[in-house]
Amino acid sequence: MGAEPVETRGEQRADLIAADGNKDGKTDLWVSDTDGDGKPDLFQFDTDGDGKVDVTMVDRDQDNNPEQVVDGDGGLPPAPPVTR
Ligand SMILES: [Ca+2]
Ligand SMILES: [Ca+2]
Ligand SMILES: [Ca+2]
Repeated sequence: MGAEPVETRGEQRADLIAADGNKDGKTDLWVSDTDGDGKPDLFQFDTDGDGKVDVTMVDRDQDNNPEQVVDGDGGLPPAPPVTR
């Protein structure tokens, strides 16, 4: 099972933003850079709060317009949140 991994600009995922958009204490929004240029090109959202990504968007040319939107994590699960 599982969808084909979505194609991103690069392989070196770095989360620029990991935010709790709905303030329920769990991270539900990730903005990531996959090619190391410091600009976001991967956006992921957990819309139901179970900690798993429900929508993945890839902005392959980094014009802030995602070229591809897929259900689920697109084969790119975010790193688990750091517990403090
Ligand atoms: Ca980038
Ligand atoms: Ca979810
Ligand atoms: Ca784009």
